[in-house]
Amino acid sequence: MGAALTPLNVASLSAKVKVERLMKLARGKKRVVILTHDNPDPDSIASACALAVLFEKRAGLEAKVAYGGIIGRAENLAFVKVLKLPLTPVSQIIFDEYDLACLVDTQQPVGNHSLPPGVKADVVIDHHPLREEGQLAPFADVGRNYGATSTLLVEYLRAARLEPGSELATALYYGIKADTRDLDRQTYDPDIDSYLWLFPKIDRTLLGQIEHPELPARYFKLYYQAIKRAKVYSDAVITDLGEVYSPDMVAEVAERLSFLEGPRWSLAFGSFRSQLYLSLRVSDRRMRAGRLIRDTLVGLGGSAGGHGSMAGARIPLSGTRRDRAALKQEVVSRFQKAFGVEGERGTALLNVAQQDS
Ligand SMILES: [Mn+2]
Repeated sequence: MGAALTPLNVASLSAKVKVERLMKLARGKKRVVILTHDNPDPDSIASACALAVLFEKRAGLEAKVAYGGIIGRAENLAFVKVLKLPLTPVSQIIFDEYDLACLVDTQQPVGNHSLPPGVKADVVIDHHPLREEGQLAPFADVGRNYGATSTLLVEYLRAARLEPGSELATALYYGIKADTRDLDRQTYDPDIDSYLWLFPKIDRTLLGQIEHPELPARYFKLYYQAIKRAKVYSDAVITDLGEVYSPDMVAEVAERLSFLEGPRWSLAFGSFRSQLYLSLRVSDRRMRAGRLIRDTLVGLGGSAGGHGSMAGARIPLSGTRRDRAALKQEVVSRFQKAFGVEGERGTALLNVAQQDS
C-alpha cells in the first residue's frame, strides 16, 4: 500500500483541507478497506461507514468496511441491523486486493484492531489520545479533543458537502451519543455542533429500536453473575464475569458498576476466546484511566488503552486452567494496589446491599 505523501498529522488543519488531502491520497486508487477497532462499538462503525461513503461518493473508490472480533451487545447488534450497515468480518478480507487501508477510532500501535502486521495503515482517524507512532500514517488525524471519531467524520462530510442519508446520519448521531454518554462525558464543542447538525436528519424510530433493543436471556444471566461475584472495597468495585458471550459486555458491566455509590473505581473482567478482557471506569475525571490500565498491566502482553474516565485492555490467556487462574489473580492484585485497596478483604456486593437495608 504505497503512500506518496509524507507523514503529517493533519489534526490542526481545517476539515476542508483534510478532505483535500484524503482525496489526493485516493487519486489513482481503486479499492479501499476501512477497519474499525476489534469488537467495534457504534462510534467506530459509524465512522468507518461515513469514511466509506466519502471515498465512494467523492473519490469514486470501491470501499469496504471490515471489523475483527464480534459485535455482541444487543444495542450494537440492533445498530448494525436496523441501519443496514454494510460490514464484513475481517476474515473475509484479502488485504492484497486493496490499495488503500484505513483505521478508524484506533491507531496502529494500540493493537486493538485486525490490520495484519505487515500492512501499514494509509489513513488513521481517531479521537483517542495520540500514540506517537499513531501519526506516522500518510494521513493521520489524531490527538485533538473530540468526544467521538464520528464527530471528525461529520466535519469531513460537511466539508465535502455530502449530505448523509437518514441511516448514516442516525449512525453518526448514535456514535457521538454513545461515546459521550449523551454529551455528558468528554464532550467538546465540535461534538455538540455535529450532534445538532445531524439531529434533523436522523430517523428517531430507528434510534429508538437501537437504544431499547430486546435483550437475550443470557444478558440477564451475565448480569446475575456480575452482581453475585462483585466485590466492594473502600474505593473500588471489582467483578469477575468468568466466560462472557461477548467481549463488549465487559465494558457494559464496568460502566454499570461505576454508578455504585462510594467507590471511585470499577473494574470488570471476563474471558472470551482465550483472551482476558478488562474494562475500567473511574468517577473522578482527573484520574487517567488509560494510563493506569497500561501501567498496571505492563508486561502481560496484549493491548490496553483508553481516555479520561474509561479504559479497556485485553491480554492473552494461555496454559492450563491453573495458569489462567493465577494470571487473573495477578491482575486483580495489581489493580487492588493501583486502586489503593491492597490488603483489604472486600465485601461481596450482595452483602453490602444487606447492610444498606
Ligand atoms: Mn470512539
